[in-house]
Amino acid sequence: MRRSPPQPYIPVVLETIGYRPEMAAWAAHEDTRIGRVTRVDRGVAGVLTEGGPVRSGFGCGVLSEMARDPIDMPCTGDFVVVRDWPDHRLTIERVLPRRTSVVRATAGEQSRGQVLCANIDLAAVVIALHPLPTMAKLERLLALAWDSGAQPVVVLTKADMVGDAPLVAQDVAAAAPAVEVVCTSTRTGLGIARLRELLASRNTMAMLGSSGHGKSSLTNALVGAQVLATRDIRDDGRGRHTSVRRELVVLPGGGAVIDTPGLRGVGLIDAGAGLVDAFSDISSLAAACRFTDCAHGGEPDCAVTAAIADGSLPLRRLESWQKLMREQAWMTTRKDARLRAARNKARSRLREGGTTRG
Ligand SMILES: Nc1nc2c(ncn2[C@@H]2O[C@H](COP(=O)(O)OP(=O)(O)OP(=O)(O)O)[C@@H](O)[C@H]2O)c(=O)[nH]1
Ligand SMILES: [Mg+2]
Ligand SMILES: [Zn+2]
Repeated sequence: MRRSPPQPYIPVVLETIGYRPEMAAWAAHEDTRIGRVTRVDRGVAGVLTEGGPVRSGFGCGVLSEMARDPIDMPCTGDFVVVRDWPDHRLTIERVLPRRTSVVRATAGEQSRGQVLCANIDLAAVVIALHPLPTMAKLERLLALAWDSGAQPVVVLTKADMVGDAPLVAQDVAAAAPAVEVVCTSTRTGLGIARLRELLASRNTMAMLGSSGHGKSSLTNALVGAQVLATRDIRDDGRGRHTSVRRELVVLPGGGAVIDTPGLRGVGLIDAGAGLVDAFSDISSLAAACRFTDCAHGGEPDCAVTAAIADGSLPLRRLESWQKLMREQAWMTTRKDARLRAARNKARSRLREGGTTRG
């Protein structure tokens, strides 16, 4: 692993990384100020404030929120209220409401999930062109990205390693409706200018994807300096993660990138909305099915089945959608007894012959 030199200090104007004047009201007390969390490390957060970067602990209010549900713990990208104590200690007193957040399902029954990062404008699904990407992985990451509330963008990396990047990009675009697909290479510089364009003015982009696909390399390319460690080329990296924490990096030209460690499995939590957006081709076809709760599995007058029959929708798309829907339903059921009851009701309704579109 290449050792990363200390990050050069870039004077931060919080406005260039998403601060809005309304936030000032949260830090009305003279001992408080607004900052943005760059990283969290065992109960200590790195926070960028107008006065420079600081390290801050967690205040009592934040600690008790966290005890109730870890989802409320300050995370990378959060805007927070930091308090300066007379003894020079700093504590985070409050996490400002998150505009967007990437939330992954967690194994525990209590939590609403784990927030990977917050207040992002662009959710970059980072996938290497070599070895050839699998559509299943792409669709899963896209659902997570859509569910964040940010605009997803697919970033295909290592274009220098394949001969047919534009062709693969076309296939990928077909599985990513309403999402821009950008081919990149940190070796040749391909696509970096386009990503900078997307990032210009107030934008925060999160890098989401599996280990080794080049998220940290891309972040470095955007910054224009080796600020994050990347995997050594001689290291085949099987099962190893180079980045170990989520880190917000400010770009010299404004904007910020949040680099994340490789996601092993993406458990979807409540990604209902994310799935609808990630599969907007299927969702819009489904609007024409006879039954509003059509599962597109042989129901009469099913527009999705018809599109598969006439070749306008690949069967693979429907299969991925059904698989993710089943998984999503299972996750939700496990987490929420109220939905279990609703599902039972829907089942008995199905026995009565389905719901006809009115
Ligand atoms: N040929 C080529 N190699 C690349 C490119 N981008 C990244 N790599 C290599 O891919 C490997 C993994 O890159 P990283 O940036 O460490 O990947 P990561 O996604 O941050 O991985 P984790 O931190 O483990 O999640 C490194 O050896 C990089 O040098 C590229 O555009 N072209
Ligand atoms: Mg990395
Ligand atoms: Zn249908």
